[in-house]
Amino acid sequence: MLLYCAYLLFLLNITDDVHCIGSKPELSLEAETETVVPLAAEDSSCGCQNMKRDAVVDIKRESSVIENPAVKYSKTSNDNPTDTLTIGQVSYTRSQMLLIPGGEFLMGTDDPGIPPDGESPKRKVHLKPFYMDVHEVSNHQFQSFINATGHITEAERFGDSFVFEGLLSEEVKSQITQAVAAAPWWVPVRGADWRHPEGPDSSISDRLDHPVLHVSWDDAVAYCTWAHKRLPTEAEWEYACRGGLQDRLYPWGNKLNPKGQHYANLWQGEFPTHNSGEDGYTKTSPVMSFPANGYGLYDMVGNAWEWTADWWTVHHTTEEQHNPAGPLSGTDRVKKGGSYMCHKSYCYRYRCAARSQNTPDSSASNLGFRCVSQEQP
Ligand SMILES: *[C@@H]1O[C@H](CO)[C@@H](O)[C@H](O)[C@H]1NC(C)=O
Ligand SMILES: [Ca+2]
Ligand SMILES: [Ca+2]
Repeated sequence: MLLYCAYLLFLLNITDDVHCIGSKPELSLEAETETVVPLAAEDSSCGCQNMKRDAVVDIKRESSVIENPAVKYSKTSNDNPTDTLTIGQVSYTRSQMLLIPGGEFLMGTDDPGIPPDGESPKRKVHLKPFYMDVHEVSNHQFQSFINATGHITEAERFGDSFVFEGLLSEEVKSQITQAVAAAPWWVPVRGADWRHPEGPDSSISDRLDHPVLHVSWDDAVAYCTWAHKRLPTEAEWEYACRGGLQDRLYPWGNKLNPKGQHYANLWQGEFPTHNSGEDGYTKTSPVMSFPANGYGLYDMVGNAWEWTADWWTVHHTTEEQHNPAGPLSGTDRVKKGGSYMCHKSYCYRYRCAARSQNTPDSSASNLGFRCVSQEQP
């Protein structure tokens, strides 16, 4: 356990004041505008913040201790971490990462869509260059990690995870006794985990190229560590999301559906009762199903929410910062990008500046991650 904590501290200790200002890709943009109507927090909640395990489930804390991490995450368990995944015409290995050039950018916004989330103020941030996974970590990739390490996820240890009610079978629904009062569409489902995204009667066999779900922050850190990577800081994630554009809502510009096209897997219809699936998917989509942003990254917004390394706070300095890594302590971790469940009416969080949080042991059917690395993969 001590070793594991030391490892985490090592991972989190990634700031320093050395900075490089690199070149930014110059992208030209047609003037696209869309009115931003700020929503009150209660109207815009995915209910995600309410998914605190302690609030709804009786858990055995001691079972979440990871046994003998030194063995599980030692280099020897990672001798051959490559595997090949074919999606459409593209075949690539687990370690495909893209160089995100260092530079400066304006983080946050002075025109927050959801003010209580701490999206403002807009502030200048300098970042060193880093490499980022081109897509969300897929089920296939996570399976390689599990096969190599025997890692047991927190959802498996706790015995349950949060699933969006609209995805459940009648059989599973009939066994549900609890729900999250403020967000009744979230239900803790026994036997839901990354292999069984909608409970025991579901499987990932037809979704190996979809983002892995039901991973806690600790599970995500364990995966990235195994792959010799780490979680992105919130600043790195947001910089990467913006894809070299300035002052835009989305990774591709300001218009949600340029020329009537969908650029991300979100929710169309009425939340939470009717998902029209106009973008082609009512649940997760295979990674890389929508256009890449200016840095070549896929699904930065939508599909699955993505954990970042930072502790959550809504108070930010306006001072210029170099490689910020968030507060030194906290109770929740920051997640970014929104998911296939996000609709403007409830979760206008599929913007680069948007943010939300969960306790590090939370897991859910719309929350995943991707990793970054300072070195060339
Ligand atoms: C993991 O192990 C299972 C069972 O042996 C196997 O079916 C699966 O293909 C393996 N997955 C990867 C990605 O290696
Ligand atoms: Ca969708
Ligand atoms: Ca995403």
